[in-house]
Amino acid sequence: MSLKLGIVGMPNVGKSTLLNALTQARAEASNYPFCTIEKNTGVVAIEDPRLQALAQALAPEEVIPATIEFVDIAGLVEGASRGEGLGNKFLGHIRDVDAVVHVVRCFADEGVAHVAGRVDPRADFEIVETELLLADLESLEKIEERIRKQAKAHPREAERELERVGRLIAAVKRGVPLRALPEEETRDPWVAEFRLLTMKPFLIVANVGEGDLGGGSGLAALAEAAGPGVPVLPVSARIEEELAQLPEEERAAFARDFGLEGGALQRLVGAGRSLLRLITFYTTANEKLQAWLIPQGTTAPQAAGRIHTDMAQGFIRVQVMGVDDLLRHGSRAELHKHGLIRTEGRDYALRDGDVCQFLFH
Ligand SMILES: Nc1nc2c(ncn2[C@@H]2O[C@H](COP(=O)(O)OP(=O)(O)OP(=O)(O)O)[C@@H](O)[C@H]2O)c(=O)[nH]1
Ligand SMILES: [Mg+2]
Repeated sequence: MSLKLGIVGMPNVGKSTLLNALTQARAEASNYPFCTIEKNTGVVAIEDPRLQALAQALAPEEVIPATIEFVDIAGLVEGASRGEGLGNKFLGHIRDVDAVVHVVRCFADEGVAHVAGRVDPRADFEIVETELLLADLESLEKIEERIRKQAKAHPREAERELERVGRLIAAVKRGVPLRALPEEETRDPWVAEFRLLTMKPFLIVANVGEGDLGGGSGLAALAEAAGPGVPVLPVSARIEEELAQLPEEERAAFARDFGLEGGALQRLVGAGRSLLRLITFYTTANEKLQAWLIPQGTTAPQAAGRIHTDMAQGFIRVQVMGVDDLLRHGSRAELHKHGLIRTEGRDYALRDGDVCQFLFH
């Protein structure tokens, strides 16, 4: 299962360009608004030096990196929730993503049309944020109505649910994205099932001009509008696009010329990892070395379930090696000799870098 990121933003701000640059998805990216109508998706392998080192040490037949899937949808304009532009019907495509990436235009290029006729990152951010809030309001009002209809059968329960949904509705109406509410309001499986857009972990890609990678105009205002805890990543989709077209051996040198250490993809993955509090674990069964991304705190049976649902149900125990130990000693047999293989049970929460062998019925 990939980590899934949904890309939103105004039309013609570089969403598809970024998707293409990051994933070689070959989505159409052209200089006119609403170029994208159907959704585009692209999957990329996450670069992982530890996985590469493990592959060298263990020489498995197959190496499978963790992946990240990007979903790029149609641009949103003011009034999208009332059907302006292409409306917001495409937002449904990002209901099931793990996090939302909002691409905001910061580059000034007279040659590229802006739907509002001006470049104003803060105003753009607020327009799209409002559309996401309105989409959530619509969902919440439908949920409220459904609860009211069922209230006769379960009046007590309904009252409690209406009160909780009412609090979410009030926040959205005040313009507060649900991710900004205290965790106890939103960290609840019942609420999670609503798949509300402003509740998802969220980060901003500021699509800056080629000369503005260090910061540039509008970034501070953008960060302020986005509020605390929302990462703002300056990226030049244009440069990333050019980088992606270069042969691999020239790419690093070219990136260095622009002062870009680690490409946009690595930075985006890094930001996504810490935003979602993800860790990586590895499996080595059947000559297949594989990396997996999971949220911090995932227990051993839950992690096994990511590999196969049967493995969660039939979980017995897991043998765990630390990736650094394994790299230092070179083989499982050596680790065994040094007593560095642990056996853990159902309650064990996996740690970053665990190399796991699950035992199950
Ligand atoms: N100068 C400059 N132009 C860019 C940059 N990123 C994208 N563009 C141009 O902006 C235009 C729109 O890019 P797209 O990637 O199609 O934009 P989009 O957000 O997917 O647009 P819609 O699908 O219409 O919502 C294209 O002509 C791109 O070449 C950038 O960083 N700098
Ligand atoms: Mg597009």
